[in-house]
Amino acid sequence: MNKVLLFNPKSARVKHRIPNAIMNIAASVEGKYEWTIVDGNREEDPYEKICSYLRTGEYKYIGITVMPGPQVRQAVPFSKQIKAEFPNTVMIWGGYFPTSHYKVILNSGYVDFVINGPGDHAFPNLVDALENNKPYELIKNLIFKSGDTVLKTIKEDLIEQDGLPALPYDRLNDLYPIRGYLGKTYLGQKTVAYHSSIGCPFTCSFCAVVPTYEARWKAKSAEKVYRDIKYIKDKWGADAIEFHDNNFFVSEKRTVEFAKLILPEKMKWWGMARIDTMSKFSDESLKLIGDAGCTMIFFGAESGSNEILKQLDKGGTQTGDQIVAFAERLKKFGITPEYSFVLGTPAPTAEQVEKQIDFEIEFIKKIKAVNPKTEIVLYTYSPVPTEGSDLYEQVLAKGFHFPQKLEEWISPQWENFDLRKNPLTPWLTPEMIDKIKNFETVLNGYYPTISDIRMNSVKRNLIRFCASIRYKSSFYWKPYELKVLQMMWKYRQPEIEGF
Ligand code: B12
Ligand code: SF4
Repeated sequence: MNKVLLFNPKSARVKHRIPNAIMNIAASVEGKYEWTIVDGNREEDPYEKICSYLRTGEYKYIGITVMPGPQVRQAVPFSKQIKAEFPNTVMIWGGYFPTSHYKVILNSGYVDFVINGPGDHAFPNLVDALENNKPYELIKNLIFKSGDTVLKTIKEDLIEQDGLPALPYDRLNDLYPIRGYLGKTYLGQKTVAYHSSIGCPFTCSFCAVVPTYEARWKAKSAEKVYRDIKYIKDKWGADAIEFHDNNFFVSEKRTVEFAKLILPEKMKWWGMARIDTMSKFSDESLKLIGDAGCTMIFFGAESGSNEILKQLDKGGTQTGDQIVAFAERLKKFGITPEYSFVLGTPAPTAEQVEKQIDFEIEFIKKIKAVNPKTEIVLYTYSPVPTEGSDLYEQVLAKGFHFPQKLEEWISPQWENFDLRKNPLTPWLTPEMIDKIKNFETVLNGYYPTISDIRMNSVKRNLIRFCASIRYKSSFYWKPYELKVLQMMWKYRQPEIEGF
């Protein structure tokens, strides 16, 4: 029987996390096929490591997880080279990038299959079919080429998460010691990354979760999440948790149950949520969540303008007023709100695009005035191909298009697009991008993020002092002195390097 090799391309310079996507896939074949993992984050020369397995002739199936940005940088050249050196291997890509950009990937000629969304059933079913020379055309969540045509099979309903096999932590520990995945963050000395639910019930038109999960959400029970975390705590000493769910707090009931279970463990934790959903949580629930160690929550605030929220299909009941009121409300529960904003959405004229940027800058300052501890994360709008959404139609009409060749994705421009810092959208002028970046520099100077544990109080006070005149007088032009300080101190941005 052929073996399975799973590859997690390098995704960050430091603070490596448990590779949860590839761990789910390993769990899906555990006990049926022999498998191994190569983690690009933990290898000096991951390509050589992959080849050392392939040279044995025992591995036929290569599964690669690909998130946009840095993971593409290894996934593309490695896949191409592997296919050239070992032409009998079957190359299978899964994750957010392939689900959104499957055509360009399959047209490359060196990727054989794309898994469309969850791979927990699709991957073992595909390997079974190929191993036994059976047809794979009816396996759900699959995209492949037949001649020149790209074929997509139907999507599977989301799988009950409690019924999935346990993640093979002990086996991972044999390959890469788990302790190396429990990083020091502002939450704790040994922070574990855990993914407790998949998808999200909303359809924001700028978000890649939508084409992947199509407005569906399924969660593990509070009890199951607690048991997994307790296992990692007892065995490897984890003392803090980063929940990587797109939307951890969808259910107040599940959150409260989890908070009650985790409270005695005295662990600090962080997760992502929606402002309108959590605004409906009772004071009692929010107090319990804060007491149980939840110190910071990431919210997609996106915009203070109700019109733009509508343009982004934010859905739900979120409004600009609610964003401000909720930042204020969280103060009394000791939970820090981390608000992300999306600047630079398309508008009919350049003046309107610019007006939106100015509006958001003032809005962010308003939030900082009611709750100065609010952490602000700025993104520039980078389109995702959510077919059929009004916003994506507007984007195409404005002349934007994605690369036509897979290799183009690893050019510096498209890497910046992925990092949502310079999105190459035709309606954003270089001056507008500069304005956003300059404001960000001044804001991060005046309010350095608390998640950067290397910033001591001397550095914080100094940079805050230097940024104060600019911030208070709204003078953001060419803040070179702050950039120099941030470069010298290697100021870290949570949205790029992890939270
Ligand atoms: C953890 C994470 C990171 C970590 C990486 C951690 C690591 N392992 O090293 C960090 C913080 C470094 C990171 C960074 C970035 N990230 Co990130 N990240 C995530 C996050 C929160 C979790 C990914 C995860 O582990 N999921 C858990 C697994 C179980 O779920 P899954 O990935 O969906 O996997 C299932 C399927 O997709 C499929 N599948 C996945 N892989 C494979 C592989 C095979 C072979 C198969 C068969 C199936 C398969 O099956 C799995 C099981 O069902 C996701 C959001 C999310 N909740 O998923 C964003 C997310 C993937 N990141 C995203 C982005 C854009 C980035 C950045 C590129 C940019 C940014 N500004 O955020 C940066 C770049 C960083 C850099 N270094 O420069 C976006 C992708 C958006 C898009 N357009 O596609 C996401 C979706 C967040 C979002 N909502 O916008 N990220
Ligand atoms: S609520 Fe958040 S995760 Fe859900 S679709 Fe909107 S942006 Fe994406």
